[in-house]
Amino acid sequence: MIEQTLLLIKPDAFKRRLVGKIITQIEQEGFNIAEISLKSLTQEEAEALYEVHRGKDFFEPLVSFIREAPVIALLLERKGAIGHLRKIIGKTNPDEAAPQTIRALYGTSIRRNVVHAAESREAFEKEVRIFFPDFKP
Ligand code: FUP
Repeated sequence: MIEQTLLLIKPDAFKRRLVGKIITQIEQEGFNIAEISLKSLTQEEAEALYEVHRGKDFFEPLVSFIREAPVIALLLERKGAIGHLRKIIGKTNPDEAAPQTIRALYGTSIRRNVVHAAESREAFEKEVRIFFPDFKP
């Protein structure tokens, strides 16, 4: 079944001009780009994106990092999109990510790990509204 998911290209990738390489890999994996947006997050939007991590020691540096430069959000479509995108981005820590995953290729630390992908349908529906306010499932 064709499913939708959300990919964020984070400020470290944006500043290092890795956007093209990441989008090329996404296209090669068979995703269609349904929407794309470049957005500088407000403090409130950044906190909402990472709400589940509020109170953890890495929350404030994480919110600060995601506001260092714009984020590029892609609304993507593919069969089994949510699971497949999580697989090809790799584990949170680039040192633990499988070879050739996006985080293994380009990530430099657990925080500066170049991309985010929605981890579930529920997370997708919450996150997509931050970047595409008119989105209708
Ligand atoms: P993921 O779903 O793989 O992005 O991972 P999490 O939801 O667990 O974490 C979200 C983000 O929090 C990560 F991308 C980076 C940041 N993080 C840290 O900075 N330190 C940690 O120890 C764990 C996560």
